[in-house]
Amino acid sequence: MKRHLAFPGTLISLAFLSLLRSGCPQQTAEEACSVQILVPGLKGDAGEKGEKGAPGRPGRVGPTGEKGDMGDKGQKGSVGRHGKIGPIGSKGEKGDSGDIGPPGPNGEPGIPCECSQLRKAIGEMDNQVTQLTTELKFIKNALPSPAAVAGVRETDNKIYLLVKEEKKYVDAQLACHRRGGMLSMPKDETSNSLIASYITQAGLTRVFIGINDLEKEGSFVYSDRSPMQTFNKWRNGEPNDAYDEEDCVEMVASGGWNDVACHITMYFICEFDKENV
Ligand code: MMA
Ligand code: CA
Repeated sequence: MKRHLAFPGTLISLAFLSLLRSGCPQQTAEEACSVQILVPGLKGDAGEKGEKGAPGRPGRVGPTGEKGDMGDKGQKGSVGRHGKIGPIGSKGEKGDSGDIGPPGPNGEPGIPCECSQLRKAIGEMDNQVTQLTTELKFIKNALPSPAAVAGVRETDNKIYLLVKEEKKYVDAQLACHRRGGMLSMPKDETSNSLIASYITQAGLTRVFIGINDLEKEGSFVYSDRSPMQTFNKWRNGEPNDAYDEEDCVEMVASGGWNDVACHITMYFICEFDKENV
């Protein structure tokens, strides 16, 4: 439809052309088949003024106008709603220390045996044993004086100490006493053999031991004043109190005993009770 309105003249011309081609069946040959030239007619008179048309479409949006002057200040609005909670603030500075609080209640009783504590204690003791062994080895072997000690010998309850200082009997006894012991008192085979081997291993032939009859001739006692019992190691013919002056006793390397003069000097062996060390 739009096309017909847009080109009305073209449609009319085509209608005439189709009439010509059909052979003009309802008209005479002279009229119908003669060549006709169509020309526009004369312009008619001006028509009457039409009625007022419908309002046109709204025009396009105009450009943005200039900013106007600021209006008067409006009235104060009502109080708004509460705003949202703001972000957490930064940490404040450390405050002063408070007063000391009251003591707390007693704790629960401890566990009697904690394996880890025992292991720790054992570990520490092991270290102490190692250290003490090293120190003792040093003391036994490396110190020539003032102890003049060539190691020690032990039984279950005694320690024997060979002192390589030549002393007469009473001074030897005093030296042992100052160390917390006594001149050695072999009261059985075991202790006698141990002292004997100690003498031999030290390369010695004799030492003072703690036996004497200073108080009463022929009545031998140990240095702790305990009387001689059935056990003894007198060599053959001893004690003989040679020259009527032998009131003290030596042990020779074999372990035998012999009474000798108390004023002669020789090395000696002290003994110590382990419970007193
Ligand atoms: C002899 C013997 C002992 C005595 C000493 C003293 C070598 O042994 O008579 O009984 O005690 O001499 O030197
Ligand atoms: Ca003798």
